[in-house]
Amino acid sequence: MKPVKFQGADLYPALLDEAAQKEIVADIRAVTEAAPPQRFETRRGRRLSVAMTSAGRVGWISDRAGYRYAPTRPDGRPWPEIPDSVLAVWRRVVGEDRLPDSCLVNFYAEGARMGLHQDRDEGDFSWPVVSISLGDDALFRVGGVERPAPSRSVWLRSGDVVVLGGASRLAFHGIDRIRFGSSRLLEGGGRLNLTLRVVERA
Ligand code: MD6
Ligand code: FE
Repeated sequence: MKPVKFQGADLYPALLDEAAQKEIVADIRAVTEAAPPQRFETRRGRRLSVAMTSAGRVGWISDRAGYRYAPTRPDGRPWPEIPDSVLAVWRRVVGEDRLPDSCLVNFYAEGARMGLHQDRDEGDFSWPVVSISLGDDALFRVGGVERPAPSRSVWLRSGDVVVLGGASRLAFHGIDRIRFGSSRLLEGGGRLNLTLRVVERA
């Protein structure tokens, strides 16, 4: 499938059919049962509106010491493995040469949003970040590599996949808002976003 270019990113609308989406949701439910998502605190003591957990060799955490990738969960236990159904999406859009070692799981309840940020804590920016949207629609904003650069927004729907690679790898991006209740994929509504990353240097 050929992607659509959006602000330098590759957008694959409806890459995942309903069966593929349901399989991923079931596999991620096992991840979130083992490692429940939490609303992390920031260095400034604010709590993020998005609830997060991870799968893979390293996971993303935040606390009063700041944010970072960590080899264990805050309770000291390892992160669950990245499900094969999720790795299959990376294989489709990136290939087999290297697989991601971290999958950040973001859950957006009603009113949750994510401010404009760059993903720049990974060891090797030559690998893209692959983002999978499931559940409610989300307004995704992408700017440039410099924060003041003009930005544009696009509604991401369940089953859409975005690849931030190449010149867009370090682009600022965020989620302005979700349309709560717009999808029936997730029981109880909300949005699940998975981002696959290569964190450790080869
Ligand atoms: C989200 N996405 O869609 C947040 N990061 O909920 C991201 O932060 C993101 O979509 C890196 C690459 C692609 C993304
Ligand atoms: Fe991001």
